Amino acid sequence: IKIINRDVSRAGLVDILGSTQMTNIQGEEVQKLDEFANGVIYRAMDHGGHLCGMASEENEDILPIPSEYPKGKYVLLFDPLDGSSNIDVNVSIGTIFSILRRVTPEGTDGTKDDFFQPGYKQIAAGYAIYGPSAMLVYTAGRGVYGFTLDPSVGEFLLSHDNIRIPEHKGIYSVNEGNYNKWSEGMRNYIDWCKKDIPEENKKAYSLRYIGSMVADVHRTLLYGGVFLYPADVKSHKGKLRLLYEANPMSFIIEQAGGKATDGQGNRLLEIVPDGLHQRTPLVVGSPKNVDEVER
Ligand code: AHM
Ligand code: MG
Repeated sequence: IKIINRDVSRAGLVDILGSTQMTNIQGEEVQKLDEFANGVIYRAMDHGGHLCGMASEENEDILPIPSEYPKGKYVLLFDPLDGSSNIDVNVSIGTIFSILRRVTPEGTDGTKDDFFQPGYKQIAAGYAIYGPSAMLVYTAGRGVYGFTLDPSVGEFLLSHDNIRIPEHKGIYSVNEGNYNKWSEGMRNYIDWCKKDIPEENKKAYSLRYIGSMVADVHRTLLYGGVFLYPADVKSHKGKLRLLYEANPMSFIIEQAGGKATDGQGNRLLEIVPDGLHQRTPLVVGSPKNVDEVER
């Protein structure tokens, strides 16, 4: 994360925005920032002996541990640089990760069975956000902790102890350009968000949408409200990927006292995966906001 942050923070100065024609000293073409981040994570994690396989948004298949290294007890799933559309315009982006304990025998290569576990089986999950400061937020199933990178000493320091999400807040976060493609229920909910209803003491909600899930969920975690990426007529399962986007974020939100569903009454962490890159509709945030969406 420190290495990715270093390069993200210089992105406008060194030529790593978009695709380039340049080659590095090994004679390889200089990678785009998301591919670069993908390689950084793989190389940092392939030899430590903890993992028996990895899966990344950038690779179609499971990434095996090189044969010369020991195979460990866990699998790592990650989105190396989420929010790609924001990279070139200096808006916050992030890295998301999820860790599962293997279910197959130790000492061998991890298989699909190790990766295709429901989210409640995660033993740790987190994200890094590359914003005005770089932060690491994670859970290992006993609360959520946030660390801020102090560049002067090069260390992540505990800055957000035991994060709790507010019970409720008048903020919704969604790509409303998809409004006409949503179900009637989803459109009704968004219409309701915008209403003043004096007899219920409800004021119109604020809309906040960055378009980087890490940044939108991070704000939701700290300020409260709800972040949604619903299904629509074109994408019946929404846009976000279950295993390395929705599951880790849902684990964090639940651990902070929030809720995460598929928008149709189902707890997101109970979805049983059947594809490495499968998508899911997602509603995460303050418990009372998520209840409002479900209602
Ligand atoms: P990416 O993995 O290609 O970057 O896509 C995921 C991103 C999320 O960070 C964000 O929540 C979503 O896509 C935004 O999508 P849209 O542009 O449809 O609003
Ligand atoms: Mg992504």
